Amino acid sequence: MPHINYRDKEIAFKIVYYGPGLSGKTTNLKYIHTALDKGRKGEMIVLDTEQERTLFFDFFPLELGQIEGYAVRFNMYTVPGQVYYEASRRLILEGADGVVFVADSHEGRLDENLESFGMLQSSLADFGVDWKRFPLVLQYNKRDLPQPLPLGTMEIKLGLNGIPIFEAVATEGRGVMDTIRMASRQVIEKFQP
Ligand SMILES: Nc1nc2c(ncn2[C@@H]2O[C@H](COP(=O)(O)OP(=O)(O)OP(=O)(O)O)[C@@H](O)[C@H]2O)c(=O)[nH]1
Ligand SMILES: [Mg+2]
Repeated sequence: MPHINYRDKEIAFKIVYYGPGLSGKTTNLKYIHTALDKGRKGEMIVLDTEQERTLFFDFFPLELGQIEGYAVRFNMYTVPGQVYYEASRRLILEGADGVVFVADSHEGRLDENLESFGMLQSSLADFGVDWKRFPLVLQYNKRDLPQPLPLGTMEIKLGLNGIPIFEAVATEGRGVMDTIRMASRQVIEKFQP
């Protein structure tokens, strides 16, 4: 559920970028942050270094118009993808209104993608969320790699019929804005059918 602040007339949704380590979640967020107009975004906090990668989360708020007089804000997070940060991932995922799953299209990374998706499903189930009715977008990132994972692989293996999917090259910004537009639209539609 979004956080509604009646006094300040603001609705805040939370969108979380989830996926295995090095799939390009932080690269997506950095691109979105760079592409937005100054007036619409807050500071981006990136808690990683070149050596240590994402230790906890990356975050920034994004202003997006109004719903019935309330300012709409998206708080954008990414989780650390490395397997041993499961506790941080759960903390960050809790209360999410929508998730973008960033899959790594590298041909050798299918198992990591599937394992990460499994963790996402089990965490959502623990939070009492039915992931089949939950705003979820699948992004196949790194489409610039040779012989990328065929589209459809994840959906077939995971039974994700009808999930919106996007191809992306996050390092070039390709597909990045289409992905977030779809995720934010789904989140708002669920809130205001
Ligand atoms: N070839 C290619 N490389 C990419 C693409 N997107 C991201 N990368 C590279 O993949 C590496 C990991 O990107 P990050 O955005 O840090 O990945 P992450 O998912 O945030 O990783 P964790 O925080 O460790 O979970 C970096 O070297 C990026 O430059 C892409 O579309 N194509
Ligand atoms: Mg990261």
